[in-house]
Amino acid sequence: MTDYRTLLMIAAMSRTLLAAALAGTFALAGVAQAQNPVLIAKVGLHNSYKIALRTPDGKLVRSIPAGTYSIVVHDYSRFHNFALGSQTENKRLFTTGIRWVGTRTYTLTLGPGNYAYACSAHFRTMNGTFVVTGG
Ligand SMILES: [Cu+2]
Repeated sequence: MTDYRTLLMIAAMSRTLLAAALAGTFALAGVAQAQNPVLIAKVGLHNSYKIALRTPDGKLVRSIPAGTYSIVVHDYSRFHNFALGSQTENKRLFTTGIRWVGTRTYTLTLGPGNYAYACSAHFRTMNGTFVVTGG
């Protein structure tokens, strides 16, 4: 039995497959990017001196495999920011502004090494580290 909805779905799938075939690897890369694992960064909720990077199920990020991640940063406070850096490469990867409040997603490819995040204004007390494994 083929109802109208099923036909629509099949039509959409055919278009997707055709587009993928025409666009070749670019389409495949686009699909891969949409499936990046997500990490959630939060800082300064209710102006608390708290900062954390967690998986979507709420676990603190301690050790993750190398790869491309979508890091969703929630900066809740005008007193704090969220900065991420590679300790191994001694390089800052991104930072939000201290005065800035909002949500922004950064897509990053993380290679093996040690990483640290912190609030730039209170880095001695507001910080965390994690390891990227593999490679
Ligand atoms: Cu701070």
